[in-house]
Amino acid sequence: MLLNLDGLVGPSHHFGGLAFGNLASMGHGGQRSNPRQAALQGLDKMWQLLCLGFPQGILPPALRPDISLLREAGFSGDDNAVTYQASRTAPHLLSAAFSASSMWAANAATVTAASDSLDGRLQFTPANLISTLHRSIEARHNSKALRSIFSDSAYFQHHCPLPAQNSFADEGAANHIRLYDPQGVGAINLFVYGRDEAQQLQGNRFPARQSRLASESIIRRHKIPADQQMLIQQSPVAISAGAFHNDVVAVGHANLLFIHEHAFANQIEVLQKLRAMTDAWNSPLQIIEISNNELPLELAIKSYLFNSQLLLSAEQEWILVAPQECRLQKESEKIIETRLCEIINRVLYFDLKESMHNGGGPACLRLAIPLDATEYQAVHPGILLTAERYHQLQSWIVRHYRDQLTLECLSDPQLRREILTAMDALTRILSLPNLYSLDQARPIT
Ligand code: SUG
Repeated sequence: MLLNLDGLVGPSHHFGGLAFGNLASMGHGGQRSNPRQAALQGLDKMWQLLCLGFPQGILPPALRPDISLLREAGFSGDDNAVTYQASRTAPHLLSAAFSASSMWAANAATVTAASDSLDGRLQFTPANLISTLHRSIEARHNSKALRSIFSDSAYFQHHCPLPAQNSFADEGAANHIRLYDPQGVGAINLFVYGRDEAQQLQGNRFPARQSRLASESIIRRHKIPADQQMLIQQSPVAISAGAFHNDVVAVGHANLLFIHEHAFANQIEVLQKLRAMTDAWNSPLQIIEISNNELPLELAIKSYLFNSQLLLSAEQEWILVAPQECRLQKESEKIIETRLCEIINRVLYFDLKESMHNGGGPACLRLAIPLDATEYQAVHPGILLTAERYHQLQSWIVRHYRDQLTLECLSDPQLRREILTAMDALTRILSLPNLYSLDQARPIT
């Protein structure tokens, strides 16, 4: 089974323009956000998938602002003074400290199924996210949250994030695809890297975020046998067009891979090798490859078609969870109607506009956790979505979240008070009393 762990959007969601190479983030920087709508949109996706029978978990947001980042940057005094000074002289840094980017759970960690690891336990390596400042401060929270949710060491092994150095730049599961045979035992893990320092490989127009060394290190740590993994170079053309993560141009689940022609370097050879490695599967691997003529990269990156989620129901029905932008763009809609209709039984469109404006589609918002029934029983039950918890979270969001936020609001001490109150209440809804150090974060009034 698959547990989708979706990042709950935090109350400081705003458009910081913080992610160079992510065209949506760069294009919406400075605009007014609606944190309440963002959180409700994400929660609605979780709820609708749960109603269809797919287990759904919640990854709680990181506590923001990260005052320690601002203090390390030399701002001093009480927390009000620190945020005020930062707003005057380093607004970009203040925005980073307030970023709600932990919502994109696909970047929280790389996860390896217990059955794909010689260790025999489910493996987690939280991503160091060092390619961007605002995301580099997520790793500590993600480590703690994942350790609290998957706490039983009989089933779950947690590694530390990779060293916080460029050579180890790691963006988590956004560059990893797990394919498996739904009617057999075969599985293969695709690790996609953008930069290889040994070959001086860099994206051109924009930086490549995932390093080859990081992917190799995770394969070693997670003890994935050679016949269950493939290391693939992301196409520099895709990175230059704005595909800052591989999940912007490719998605795969079970025995289905849906991919743009320009996702990988040497794609023809890569797909040949993949077919050969999976040719003994009972359910043959199906690859739907979309050519650049059918859907130019630029349009794929605008609609986020490949950032859809693929779900396989217990009845073996395929469901595509797509952003509504795919319905609004005729080229993407045509792909869904003409190329996917033979395999996909159902398409669900979601309004995730607030996340999409920062470059995060349906697949970015979730971390896919492959579990067996016993491992599922060992997951902290407080984070599992139920009808009751859905309604509690809905009221919690409406009660605590603002419906508009601009960069100017970030130095308002009242915003920090609101966030602390909200997080305190959230720890009770999720039964995670020790997740945040709320006392240390209390603002001086
Ligand atoms: O890292 N955007 C995120 C989007 C992450 C999407 N995740 C996946 N593709 N899996 C990023 O670029 C924008 C924040 C801002 O500008 O305020 C941001 O961080």
